[in-house]
Amino acid sequence: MMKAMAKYLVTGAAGFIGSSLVRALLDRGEEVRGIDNLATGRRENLTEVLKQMDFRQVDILDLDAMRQACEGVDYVLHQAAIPSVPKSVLDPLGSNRANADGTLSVLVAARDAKVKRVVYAASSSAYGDTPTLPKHEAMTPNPISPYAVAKLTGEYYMISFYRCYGLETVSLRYFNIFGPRQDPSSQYSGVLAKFSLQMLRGEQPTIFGDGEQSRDFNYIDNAVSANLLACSAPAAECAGRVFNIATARRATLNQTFELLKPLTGYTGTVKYGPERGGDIKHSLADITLAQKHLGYKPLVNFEEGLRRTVEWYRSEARAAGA
Ligand code: UD2
Repeated sequence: MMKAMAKYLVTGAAGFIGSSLVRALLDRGEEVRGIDNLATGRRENLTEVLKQMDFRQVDILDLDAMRQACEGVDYVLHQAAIPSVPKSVLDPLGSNRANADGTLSVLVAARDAKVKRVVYAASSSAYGDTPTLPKHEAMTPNPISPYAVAKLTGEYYMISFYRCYGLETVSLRYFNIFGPRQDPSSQYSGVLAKFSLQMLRGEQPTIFGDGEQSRDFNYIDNAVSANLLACSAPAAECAGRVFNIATARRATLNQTFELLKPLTGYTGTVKYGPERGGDIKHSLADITLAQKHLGYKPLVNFEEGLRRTVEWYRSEARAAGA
């Protein structure tokens, strides 16, 4: 039987999660358009797939360009963001523009173009430092950083557009996604990207705080599968709703550093620095809702994810040195 063709628009297509989604969609034979303003994304993340897709350098805040990007599109996978807690503490206006205003702009364009469904990269930071673990979706949000507030604002707009305009929207609250192509080069980079590269180079990593903070680190393939499921699930199961996307396990940074040692061959110690402003101490998800309504399950566990991630940074370093 012929599979019905669908057209997908990935925002933030040149970023870590967006470029992984683009590849997964192309592998499935889907038609893919991608946009990115290349603020944090890199064209190189798409090098070998650029010819198979329609890539446009567009800012999600440019409503005219967004409307054009949404033309003929069935599903929007909205990943474009400035994804950093410390960056938002330094520049709350910039974070709000990209993460909150940007999401509203995507929704307006998607609504007007009569897109079937919008799937949004929401953030576990919405839960803040509430003492209850694991975090489940019915808990009252308690955001700490400007980043968390902006991402949560985006979620509320998603729900509002379902309720007011009937646009099918699904918010996926990602818990610390990591894996190949996560940018390791900035001081704001995700901790696993930074540590993998630093330790492979024999450089000493720094833990902010005592290292006993914990995260529900989730490998990229699991986030990609969650997006595909969020597109195919019946509207009655998911439209206008929010789902945790995680592994339902957590590791402390101290444990993670120990796991990375044999994988990277790093034999030195870790340095401890001051705690980071806006940081959350513990994070762990209840993933029951996503399992029940989306059929989501983590496909790759933390240890295997770490192994694949370090392998990728190692081969990149080798390619760069060759
Ligand atoms: C938050 C969200 C996550 C995602 C992400 C945006 C939570 C629990 N998670 O991740 O879902 O939205 O923002 O990309 O809010 N650290 C070090 N050394 C370093 C770098 C980081 O110790 O060199 C620490 C950092 O202080 C924090 C932990 O590592 O305690 C994780 O930091 P991160 O920036 O990788 O991610 P996080 O938790 O802010």
